[in-house]
Amino acid sequence: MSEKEEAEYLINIENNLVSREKIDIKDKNFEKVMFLYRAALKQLKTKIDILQEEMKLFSEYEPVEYVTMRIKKPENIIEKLNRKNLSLTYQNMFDEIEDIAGLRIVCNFKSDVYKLVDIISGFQDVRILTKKDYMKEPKSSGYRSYHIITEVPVNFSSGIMYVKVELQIRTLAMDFWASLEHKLKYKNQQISATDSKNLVKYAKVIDGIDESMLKISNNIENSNPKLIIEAAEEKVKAKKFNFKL
Ligand code: 0O2
Repeated sequence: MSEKEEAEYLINIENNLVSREKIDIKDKNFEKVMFLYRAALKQLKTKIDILQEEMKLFSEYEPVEYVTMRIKKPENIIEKLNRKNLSLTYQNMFDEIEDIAGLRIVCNFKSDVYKLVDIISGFQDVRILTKKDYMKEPKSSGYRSYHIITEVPVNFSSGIMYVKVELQIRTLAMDFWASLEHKLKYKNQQISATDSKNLVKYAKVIDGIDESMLKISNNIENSNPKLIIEAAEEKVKAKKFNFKL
């Protein structure tokens, strides 16, 4: 397919929907838009499922504890547009709200997070728009995670459309903190300054535990000759796993 033919085969979300129109969450158009995000989420989830199975089968490497996904509730989309001081148009929804479809991968160790970021960044068909490393630079709330904004190709009857999906990759420990903080504070500004400070403090404590667990895991690997050889082989193969049939 030539570049021109390929471009024509891509469906542009803005040209196909009422982009400048005001959002009406009870309208058929809103339902259609949400269908696009649900479809993209399914596509990405399938890719992650396949990756997980491949790693388990070919490398006996199982970094992922669990994967969750969600579509943002319509009222939360409106709330986020308001929070960002944006008018409630479809255009703003497509362009400015990057986590309408969200997939979260929860891993065992910090090193697993970076390994997965590397592998997913190498997916040929998934576009990587931005990466935010809140593990290296935690938010002032104490929040730690790795975020990737992707655009996932979805095949429809008239062509391919790239739809945004936010991927959050974090450790079990980070997920524990983020889930509780989300309930206790994130959407609740009434929390006291002392409680807020304590949440930041506990995020650091949990991060210390995450580091210690990684050290133990590394110690075990380093004391096992079979694992040392595998690790050396893996370094040579860079980020690729042992894909031998
Ligand atoms: P919900 O309820 O989880 O859907 P930006 O446009 O980059 O300025 P944006 O899109 O908020 O801002 O990006 P960011 O900061 O990367 O946050 C995206 C999502 O990460 C949030 O979505 C939360 O899910 C999560 N998150 C970010 N900061 C925190 C935090 O301090 N605590 C917790 N628990 N989660 C956080 P939503 O839509 O804000 O919320």
